Amino acid sequence: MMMAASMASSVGVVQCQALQCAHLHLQTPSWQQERGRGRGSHWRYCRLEFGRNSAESDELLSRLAPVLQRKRNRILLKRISAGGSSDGQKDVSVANSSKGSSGGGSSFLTFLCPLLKLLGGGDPSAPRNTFLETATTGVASLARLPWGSQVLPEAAAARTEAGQPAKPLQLYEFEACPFCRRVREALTELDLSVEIFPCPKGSLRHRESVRSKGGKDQFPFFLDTNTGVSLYESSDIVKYLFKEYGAGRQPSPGLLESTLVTGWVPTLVRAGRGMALFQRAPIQAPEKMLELYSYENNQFARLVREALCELELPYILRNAGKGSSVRPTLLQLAGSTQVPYLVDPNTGVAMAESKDIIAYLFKTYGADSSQPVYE
Ligand SMILES: N[C@@H](CCC(=O)N[C@@H](CS)C(=O)NCC(=O)O)C(=O)O
Repeated sequence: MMMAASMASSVGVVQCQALQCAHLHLQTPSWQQERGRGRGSHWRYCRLEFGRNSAESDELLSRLAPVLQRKRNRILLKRISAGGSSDGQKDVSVANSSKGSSGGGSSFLTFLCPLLKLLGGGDPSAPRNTFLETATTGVASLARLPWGSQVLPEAAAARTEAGQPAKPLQLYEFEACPFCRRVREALTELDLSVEIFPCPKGSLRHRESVRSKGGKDQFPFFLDTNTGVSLYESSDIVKYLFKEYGAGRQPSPGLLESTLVTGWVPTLVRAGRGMALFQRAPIQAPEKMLELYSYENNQFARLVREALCELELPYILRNAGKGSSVRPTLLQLAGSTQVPYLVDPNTGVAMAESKDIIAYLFKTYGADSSQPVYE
């Protein structure tokens, strides 16, 4: 009996800003709060055992959601298995009415955040000035010219011979983060595909995963599911990638120090695009990961990655830099080796042209957050 009850119990993880949970007046003895996890974060995480069966859970959810929504919070409620580990297959409900997009973090970027927003972060789904978009992303690419375009011949040969790693590489990052950029540049040079889990500021789903897997909010966070290695620190990640997948090559000169040189230029000229969660980003991830053919320093692919990040859409980043072993596949698929090229297995859409892809992404996944979403 005891066993059955315990198996059926659920734990919710509720994230809300400025400790507003304290005002929820939830009459439940098992309410706990975990304060201040994450570096300098203003967010609070509350764990709540919310029911021994789904009817009880639903009842509590229906009380909880409107209160948090009135307070403009985002809610992520997850069913957690009896042992306490998260069972990702069973998300029970997520609701969102967040207006804010800055989830915290004590980095330089946090201080830049308001400035960048002022300069033009704005609503990413609103019509854009094509000239400005092209010019700013062009300057960003020029600033990073030596890195993230060309595949190392040894790496391309290794991928051609042995293919991509058997199991996925996973990267938790956000587009505007210069440290994450350095890792993506290395991935392009090494001709590696990777699963990207965007963690823009304000992200719940993926930031929660990073905390549970790595213990803190810091980006990039990398996982190699082939070896079980997980790493923070971009320079460690780059060194690891070259050691494991570099076919004898060392990180290209300057790449390890490049963040200090021009690493912030794309972040600044793009005015923080790809940094903050879009307020109407989907609550739940689409069933299947999207796929993006891209390479790091391609100016138009950058625009699409920014949108995927702002929408918190997980995707397989198929790096197809110059000399890449992926290009023949892309050519077959798209009729050209031009990037960006997006494949969405959820809708069957496959398309080129950054402008069209961005419009598609916001139209398809930029849901109206005024309606609470329940499963
Ligand atoms: N030394 C680290 C620095 C990483 C870092 O400062 N990342 C920032 C983003 S650029 C971060 O994690 N900020 C916390 C946040 O965004 O919440 C590295 O090279 O990976």
